[in-house]
Parts: sequence; structure tokens; C-alpha cells
Amino acid sequence: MKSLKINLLSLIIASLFMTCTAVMAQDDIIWIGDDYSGEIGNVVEIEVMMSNPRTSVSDFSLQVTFDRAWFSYDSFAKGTLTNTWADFTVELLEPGTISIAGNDPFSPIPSGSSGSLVKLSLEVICPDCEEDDTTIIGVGRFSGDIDRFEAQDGLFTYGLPACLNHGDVNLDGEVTSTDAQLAFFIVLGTYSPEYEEWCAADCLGTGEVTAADAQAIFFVVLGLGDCADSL
Ligand SMILES: [Ca+2]
Ligand SMILES: [Ca+2]
Repeated sequence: MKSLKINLLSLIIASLFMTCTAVMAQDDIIWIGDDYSGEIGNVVEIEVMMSNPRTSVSDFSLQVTFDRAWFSYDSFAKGTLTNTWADFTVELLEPGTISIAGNDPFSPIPSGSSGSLVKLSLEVICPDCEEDDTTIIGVGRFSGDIDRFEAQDGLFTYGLPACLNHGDVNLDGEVTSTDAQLAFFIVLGTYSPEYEEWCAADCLGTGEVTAADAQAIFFVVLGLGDCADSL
């Protein structure tokens, strides 16, 4: 009986220890949102993401770097974490280096948040890139509240852009009954879609276009559902 108690006690201590180390293992980190891909002429939206379990952020600056032979900077949009910030600047310091800075003492990003700081649109410009060539999109030079955050770079692969399952089959910027109809034509084989159109028609993101996708797009039109990706 005594040994059972000791065993139980050591089990509890061990599980407490594991819980503590699991909590401690969560670091404040800023990273390039995804593995991206695209071809010449594509405009790719790069997201700079942040997870800050420990540190509240009301003031930061950072730099995003990329190969100037691959991309030219197009435009930016604020991220989900910064969209209410009035003081927010994005500046192309030189080709391949973008500086991003923001502060808002009145609406800090509370610790425990996770989301995007900024979205950068970069146009793929490299004429000599070949399928599956890769390049790094870097993030760093952190200062302000994020100066001790970890950084994690992103990878860009030259090739077909990401397959987005958003339901806008004719790629006109909105989901309407026309898109549902086009999806049906794809199912019936009476319309041969381009890559992006096919991806859009696979509203449910299952890897094939079926009548269920056309129906799902109708539900989006009626406001009764969503596709796998938002438009
Ligand atoms: Ca459409
Ligand atoms: Ca599908």
C-alpha cells in the first residue's frame, strides 16, 4: 500500500513537471507565415506572424528581407493583430529589405495572442527561376517589445501558386451563383478550368471537384456556409 502511494505521488510530481516544462517551452516567436510558391508575374501575399505567450506588444519594429532578383515589393496591409493601430509604417529601405514599425500604447497586443503583424504583397519577377528553385524570406532585426523574440524565416518555392479553395471560380473577386454553375460545368466536364479556377471550384478542399463543391458554393452565395479558404 505504501509503495502504491509513493508511486502515485511520483506520478503526480512527474506530470506536474511535464506540465511546467510544456508551458515554459512556449516561446515568443515571429515567423514568416507559410511556405509560399508562385510563378513569374504572380503577386504573393507574405504574412509576418506573431505568437506572444509571454510578452504584451505595443511597440515594435522589424525587417523582412528577400532576394531582390526574385521579388519586387508591391504593397502592404496591416495584420489581424495590428489592424486598429494608427501609427504603422512599412518602408522599402532598399530592394530586398522592408522595414515595418508600429506602436499603439492604447491598444497593445496582449500576451497570449497569435496572428499576423503585417501582410506584404511581393511580385515574383525572376525570369531565370525554374520549377522547384527555392529562396529564403527572412525576418529579423527585432526591436521594441519584441527584441527578445525568436525569429523563423520562410521558404518560397518557384512553381504553381498555392491552391486556394475559395469558391470564386471565375476569379472576379466575388462568389456568386455563376461560380456555382461553373463548378457544375467542371464536374460535368463541359468546362476545362485553369489551375486557379480548378482550385477555387474545390470549395470543400478535398482535392477533387464534385457536385458537393458546386452545392457548397451555392451555400456560400446564400450566406449559409464557407469554402475551405476565404476569398
Ligand atoms: Ca466569381
Ligand atoms: Ca471537393
